[in-house]
Amino acid sequence: MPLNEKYVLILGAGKTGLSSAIFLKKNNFKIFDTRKIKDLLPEIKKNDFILKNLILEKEIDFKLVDYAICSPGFDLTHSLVKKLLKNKITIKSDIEVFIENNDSKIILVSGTNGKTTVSLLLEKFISQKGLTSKAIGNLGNPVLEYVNERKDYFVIEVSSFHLDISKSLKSELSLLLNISEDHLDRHKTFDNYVRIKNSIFKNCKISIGNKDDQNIKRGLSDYFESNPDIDTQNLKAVKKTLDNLGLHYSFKELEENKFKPMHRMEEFYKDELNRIYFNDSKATNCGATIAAINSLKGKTKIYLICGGQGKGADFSELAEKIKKYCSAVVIFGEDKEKIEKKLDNFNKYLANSFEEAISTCLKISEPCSSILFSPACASFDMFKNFEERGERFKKIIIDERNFNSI
Ligand code: UMA
Repeated sequence: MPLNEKYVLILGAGKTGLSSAIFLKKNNFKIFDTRKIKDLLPEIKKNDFILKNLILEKEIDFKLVDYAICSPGFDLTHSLVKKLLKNKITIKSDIEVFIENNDSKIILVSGTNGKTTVSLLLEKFISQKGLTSKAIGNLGNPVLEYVNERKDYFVIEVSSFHLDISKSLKSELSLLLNISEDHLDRHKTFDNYVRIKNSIFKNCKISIGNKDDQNIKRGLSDYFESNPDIDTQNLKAVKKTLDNLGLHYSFKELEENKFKPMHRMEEFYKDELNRIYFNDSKATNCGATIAAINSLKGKTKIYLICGGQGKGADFSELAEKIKKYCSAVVIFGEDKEKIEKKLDNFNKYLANSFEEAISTCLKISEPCSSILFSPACASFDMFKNFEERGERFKKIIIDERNFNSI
């Protein structure tokens, strides 16, 4: 690329950065990442196309930057963001770029919990009416990988990180499921997190929210009702969305065809003591673990395994639920003491490793109980992601050799 040609600056060399680079391949682009090359994803550190376009902060000539695409995990307090803003350079999320470059109808789905389940259910039920639909975004597949496809509806799962970067996302319909504390290490205050989540409604034709969640804006086009059972609540949100699109299903039809994504309250094993094992590794915040406890409370004794990276959460409400409905809790990971501190004299065990947490739980739990692995925390202190954490949990439980050796 000639020295004085304009380029798009991509912030972050993760999955989003890679998909942005592929989208821009005929244009000029440069990629910045704060990490050392050895710490990037394996598919990226071997990718010459990315490596030859990496740029250092000091090499950036702001006069040449056309606009920037910012990955959701990129730290918005980084000096480079300040310099881009000072130079009046537009910073966009990958989802904004997708919407500008794709004329399919867009449904945006957000919420602290349930957004992956609801996005996948919407994809399924829209497709069942003979329309084309695909769920993309935060659930694991960066939107720009699909920018050249056309669907009747793209269902885009958006996180608070995406919303924080985006100025205004245009959609046919925006759906906000619920808001409870999460990601306060990044968003600092709950009020700020609430404001960011509600920004999903800035530029949509139809707006739908949870009627009983006081953190969700009033005056939307429609509301669904909350329910003590999170699966039923998610289905109500799905039904309301489909109704608003003119795609009619009875609630019974939706119930009969529902499914759960992997690592969400997956009941995967029953042992010789009739203990039932639940893998809820997708529970990366307190709200998700509270929903998991609620779904089992009163039915069996619950032995909870939780812990990991707390992301600045206040564990008080979770601790109250644990004290009320669980028989014991085993806590592991980076922020285990923060959870433990809130549990007073409750039946609690601290573990020094993931394996120790599981073996402790197996020792203390009674026959016919439920072993609930629902971490309430992010996995990044010990695992690549929540999927790896859930697979590891299941493997330790199922694998006879590991099972006997712990
Ligand atoms: N990072 C740096 N320096 C950089 C850029 C990133 O240290 O310069 C770190 C980030 O702090 C983060 C990691 O690298 O820990 C990955 O960040 P990224 O923005 O490059 O992530 P991607 O690989 O592009 O994946 C992102 C989403 N990740 C995040 O928001 C952190 C994925 O959501 C999403 O599936 C993917 O885009 C496709 O859209 C993951 C997630 O944890 C599953 N999301 C959070 C959640 O669901 O709670 C919001």
